[in-house]
Amino acid sequence: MATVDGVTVAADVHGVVQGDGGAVDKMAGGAGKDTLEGHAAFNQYFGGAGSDTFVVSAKFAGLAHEGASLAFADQYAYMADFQGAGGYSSGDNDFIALSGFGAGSHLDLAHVGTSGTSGATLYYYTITDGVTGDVTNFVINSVNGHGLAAGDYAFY
Ligand SMILES: [Ca+2]
Repeated sequence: MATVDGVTVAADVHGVVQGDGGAVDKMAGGAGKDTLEGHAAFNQYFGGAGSDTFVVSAKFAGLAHEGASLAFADQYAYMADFQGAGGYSSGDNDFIALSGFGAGSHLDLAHVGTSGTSGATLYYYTITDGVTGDVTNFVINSVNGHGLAAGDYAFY
């Protein structure tokens, strides 16, 4: 079962585990496939095992636009265990659903870094809304060390 801020939460009728908003939604999936959608100013996603989907929704990201930034405090989301980046892999394949952004929106790699604590490879991305110009920042900890490629994310 998935949890939000440490509390067990069932998926909604669409199969999506919804955050509860506020300053932080700390969302964790179970052993299977989970779809997690944070509503907070900062959303932490931990999918666990299974091919999980992390939703970045323009509706909620719009509450906390900071402009393009590498500062952790300015990130809208942190995906703590992104699995299967860089295209097909035979194991778990996580996915990022970019929901509600305007026509012509694009995802760009801003920076590749290393976590000072774990040594993990961190990829910093920006989503630029093609209509409003708003920028949403997020970071993935890529378990296999690769960056996102086609098939790892899509705009809806
Ligand atoms: Ca999972």
